[in-house]
Amino acid sequence: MDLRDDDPDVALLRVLDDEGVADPSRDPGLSADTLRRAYRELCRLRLLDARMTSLQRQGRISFYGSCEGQEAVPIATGLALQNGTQPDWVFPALREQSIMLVRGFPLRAFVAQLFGNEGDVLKGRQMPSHHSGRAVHQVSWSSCIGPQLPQAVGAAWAMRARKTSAAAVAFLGDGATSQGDFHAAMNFAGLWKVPCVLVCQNNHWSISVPTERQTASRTLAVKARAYGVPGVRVDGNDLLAVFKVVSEGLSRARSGGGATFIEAVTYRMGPHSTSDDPTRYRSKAEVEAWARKDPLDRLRKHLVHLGLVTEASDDALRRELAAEIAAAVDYVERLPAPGRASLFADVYAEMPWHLREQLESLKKIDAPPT
Ligand SMILES: Cc1ncc(C[n+]2csc(CCOP(=O)(O)OP(=O)(O)O)c2C)c(N)n1
Repeated sequence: MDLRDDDPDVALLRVLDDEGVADPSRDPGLSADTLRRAYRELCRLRLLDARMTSLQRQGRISFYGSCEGQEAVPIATGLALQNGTQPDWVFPALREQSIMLVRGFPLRAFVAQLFGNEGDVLKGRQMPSHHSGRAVHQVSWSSCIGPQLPQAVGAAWAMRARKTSAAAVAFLGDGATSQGDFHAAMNFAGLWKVPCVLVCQNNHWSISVPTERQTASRTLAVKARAYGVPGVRVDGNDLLAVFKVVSEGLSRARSGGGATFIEAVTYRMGPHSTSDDPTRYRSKAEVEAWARKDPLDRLRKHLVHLGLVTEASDDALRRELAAEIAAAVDYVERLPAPGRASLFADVYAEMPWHLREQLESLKKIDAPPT
């Protein structure tokens, strides 16, 4: 298919060029502190993904979904969200758990979710890498492809009905745009002009199926047009560009303008998950070509131009982050499994009599001998 850059349906919004130089007419003008923070979060996520993948390989955790190569999308979105008394809510897919960290979720609790032990706020009940946290306004993901989209649109509708200034942000992969739930969500979002931003990470692969083999659509962004929702394509490896389009989508949502669909064009550098071997279905040359478009390198070059990062400060940052992650793993791995009595929590607002009885007898069995 001929995808020409000067075609408005195809053109990618970029702020940073390959050398990390910002186009002043599009630069969202982030402060030096925010740029440093963005870079720090990108680096932390890259190191975290590598460390968690190696824990899985060693048999210490059972599953992990890395977002290596795609980090700019969740980190930029996390920085663009509204917090405070009317927070935006995030409805993630597999590769956006790091938004919770950007919004202040503790790293230890994040790692504990992967071990499913006592430090896990979900009490070990969810699959690893399916994080959620009420305190950071991020809902759980079911593992099915697509249901988070109508859920996000419904939540956005409720936000509008309650006259809050909050918005819902939903994530999906390219493959999810071929699911029925995507179309149901987009139809509702367009018709009811709900305050929702749908961010599609087009990472070129749905496990082993390349995008051109799962849709005949020229791009994913054009799919939005049929539903009366503006669709925009952005370079997903350009943190400033993603920040700009997500912020604009959120402003639109808050001002009653309705939903926005964003196609963030990026690449999944690693396997689909730790249960996958991508060397079976894609070429080394393709992966190497995308490695040259790395989102961390691009932002680092930008920060070097601005004098905000030096080689020495970069080395120090990476050492500090690696130590932070190592300390979290060390602490979390020693925690015990959730207590058996935790099985009874969070199920009924008022526990029925037969479960109360079972809980009492379990407590007697589990009580230490006197
Ligand atoms: C309804 C449904 N069908 C199939 C699957 C199996 N499955 C898991 S991930 C995946 C591909 C998802 O690809 P994409 O939406 O592009 O997201 P990515 O994983 O690339 O981020 C599939 C088909 C599933 N989980 N749910």
